[in-house]
Amino acid sequence: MKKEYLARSLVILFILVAVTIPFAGQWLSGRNQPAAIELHARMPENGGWSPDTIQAEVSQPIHLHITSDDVVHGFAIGKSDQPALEIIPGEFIETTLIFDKPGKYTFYCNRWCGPNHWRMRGTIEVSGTGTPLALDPQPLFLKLGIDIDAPQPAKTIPSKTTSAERGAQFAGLLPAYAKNRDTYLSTSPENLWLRLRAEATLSNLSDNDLWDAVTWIWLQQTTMDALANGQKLFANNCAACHGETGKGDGVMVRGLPVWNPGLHSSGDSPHLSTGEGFVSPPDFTDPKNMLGASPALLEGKIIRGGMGTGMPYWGPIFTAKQIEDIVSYIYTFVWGFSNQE
Ligand code: HEC
Ligand SMILES: [Cu+2]
Repeated sequence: MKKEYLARSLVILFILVAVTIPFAGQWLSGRNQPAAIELHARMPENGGWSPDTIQAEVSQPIHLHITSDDVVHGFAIGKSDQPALEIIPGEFIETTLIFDKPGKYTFYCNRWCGPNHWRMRGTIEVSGTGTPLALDPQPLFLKLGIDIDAPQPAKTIPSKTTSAERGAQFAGLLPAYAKNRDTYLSTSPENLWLRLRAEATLSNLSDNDLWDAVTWIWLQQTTMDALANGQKLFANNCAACHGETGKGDGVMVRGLPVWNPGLHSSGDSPHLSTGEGFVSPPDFTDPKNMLGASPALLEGKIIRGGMGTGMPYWGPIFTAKQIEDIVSYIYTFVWGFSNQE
């Protein structure tokens, strides 16, 4: 008898808690909870996100009811650790978001829904007081004045596959600048090789010895964890165009003409001059394509994208660290770092 009473009051207590908690915020803040926002996901051809701009206020939860009107999509927020949600056609998924800093946030689809998939992006404008969302630091390519539209094919390339392991034995001979982070960021592998080739102290080393040393230097600037992270990001966001193995033959670009930088003059829209429009990406496994590019240049291309080509801009999506990891990983296509050490 007594037991039963206890059990019943426990149930009531649970119900009370469950019912009152959603209202507690209203009582406390003395204002109405914002109504739920219905967000519809559609392929960009069908209109993309609707609405594509959402207003929010600092510290005020926004409730999203998200559904898809066509195929399976994803809902993710750029530069955040918030796990992505899967958006299934005909089903609603609910989520509550709270932003602690005013500023513009990008939300995007993270499922390959079609060739224009990456255009499925929207903005959450958060107003209110508080320290604003930090603006991105000026990208290095701008600070260094690198023209990321200019072709950068390498003229000097290794005659065989290089090895960071073999390169490690020359570590002690290398001048200090060669192991410096700033040198790495601002210099292409080809340029560093040319500088080392000109060093009298290294004249005993063969050309391939020096390429092994440069490979070792590039590997020193990253970690196996960072490369694994870069690989994962590449597989999810880039491989559909660039191909799993970086050859530029992803499912989304098969059959398109290959982009040939030599055919274009530099300028802000090199591709439109020939009326090509969409082209397939360059082959990352070809040393001529990769060894002439510095990390700052690759970072710039990833942040800004290729205007007038199919290369998306990733600046609002990835953190600086994520882009750094992707850049480190992209070089592995030409040097096969991942097979070594
Ligand atoms: C929708 C297809 C598509 C997707 C997705 C895509 N790219 Fe590209 N990418 C291209 C095309 C096309 C080019 C060549 C155009 C250009 O360089 O201006 C290119 C060029 C590049 C270049 C310049 C290469 C060079 O040598 O100049 C880099 C670096 C790059 N992509 C990295 C990435 C990364 C990293 C991702 C994923 C986060 C990505 N791309 C996703 C299509 C794509
Ligand atoms: Cu999509």
